[in-house]
Amino acid sequence: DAAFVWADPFLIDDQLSEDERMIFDSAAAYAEEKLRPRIVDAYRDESFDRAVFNEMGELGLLGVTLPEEYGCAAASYVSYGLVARAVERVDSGYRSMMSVQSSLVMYPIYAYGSEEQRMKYLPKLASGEWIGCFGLTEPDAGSDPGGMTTRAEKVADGYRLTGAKMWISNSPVADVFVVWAKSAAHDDKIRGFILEKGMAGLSAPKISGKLSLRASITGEIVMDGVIVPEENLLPNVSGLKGPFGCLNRARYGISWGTMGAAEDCWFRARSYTLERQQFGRPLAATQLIQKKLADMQTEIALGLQASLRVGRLFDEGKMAPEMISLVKRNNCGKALDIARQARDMHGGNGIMGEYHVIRHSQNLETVNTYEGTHDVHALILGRAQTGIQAFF
Ligand code: TGC
Ligand code: FAD
Repeated sequence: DAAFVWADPFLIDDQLSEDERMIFDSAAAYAEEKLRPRIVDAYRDESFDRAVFNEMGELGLLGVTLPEEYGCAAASYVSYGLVARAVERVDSGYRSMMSVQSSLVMYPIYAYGSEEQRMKYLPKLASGEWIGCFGLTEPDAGSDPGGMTTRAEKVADGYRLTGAKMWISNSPVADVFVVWAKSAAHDDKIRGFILEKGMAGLSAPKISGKLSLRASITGEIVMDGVIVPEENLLPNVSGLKGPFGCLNRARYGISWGTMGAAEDCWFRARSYTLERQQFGRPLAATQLIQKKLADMQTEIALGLQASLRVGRLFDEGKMAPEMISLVKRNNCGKALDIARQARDMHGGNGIMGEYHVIRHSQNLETVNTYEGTHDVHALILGRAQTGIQAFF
């Protein structure tokens, strides 16, 4: 029989191509060497570090699946997931920066944009010279984005956008804003617009005081009659399927990323309980602790294998969005449970920043909520198997 590899029970590593393994190793080395040393202070101080975008760009980690002609790596969706896993081992906020830029800003410009838009925006977003954000959610339209009230009215050379977006990752520091609005000139259908920093009437105030995802900056997007030229309309998509097409990719990446955060918590809980002695022996010598470690190992092995399967189907053109709801929902929920358990297993030390686990646990509260909450994905899966939509 083969030997059991406790840290990789189903030999995920063996199932990767050489290119995929190289991308994962390079992302993991960057994350551990460059991001890990900054995160404890960054999280405590709620400080956003612009250099992270330049560094990720330099390593080719932004828009990793897009074609080389736009400065990207033309890598597989499995590779994209592996980058998310490596980065989120350090912090969900750093992974957020990467996923918004890659899946929610670069992807729509690539998939729905004109060639001029691709050439203008993608290389600078790929290098990290420009930062992007994605505005779908509004103060009164979160799980139900179809209820948005942001509007685009036709004017002489373009559109006038009026409305407000809420909870937007990267918005206070963004150069490029992909915003979704109901367009009067297109039968009130939802259309995508590319806004740029400095346009008259556009502002993006920061939302301060989050107790989760503190290394990622979040803000509003306020549009007070912003005039957007015709050439900044995304020409090739109309309706909610536009933003959802982007969300499919980001949600898929999150399913890998959360397993990275869970792995960090698991490895730390294992090391800590092997070292920490109580009642004259290591905590890891107790049945309760071993059961918790076994549960973590099991959920992570299953979660990673599931995301890898969805990634392969993605690369084969056989992805159905419900598959993504399944792994986004499961892996976020399981990672959150694992992080809470790991925090508990660290006792009092578990509440301190330098042990990393409470930060993962706080972050995963956000990750469980954004990109479709845990329960919203249950309703998507419920609808798919009963044929009955239960949202309202
Ligand atoms: P519904 O009637 O289901 O669909 C409307 C139209 O959209 C199409 N569609 C999809 N297309 C592609 N992929 C998908 N996953 C799709 N889901 C739906 C659908 O075919 C239809 O097309 P058409 O042509 O017939 O019009 O729409 P609904 O209004 O009933 O939607 C319900 C629900 C709950 C499924 C949906 O609204 C939902 O998913 N809500 C969650 C909202 C959400 O995920 N927001 C995310 C905001 S962005 C974010 O959080 C970024 S955080 C990033 C970070 O920092 O990392
Ligand atoms: P609500 O929709 O009000 O949900 C509240 C609760 O009600 C949840 O538990 C939900 O599951 C439940 N619920 C909702 N509908 C139903 C139903 N029909 N049946 C049963 N229960 C229901 N958005 C962007 O567009 N771009 C971003 O970059 C972005 N980044 C974010 C960053 C952070 C830090 C956070 C916190 C959010 C971000 N979001 C972003 C917004 C995020 O996608 C929304 O918060 C999320 O979709 C949930 O919407 P909501 O907060 O309005 O909650």
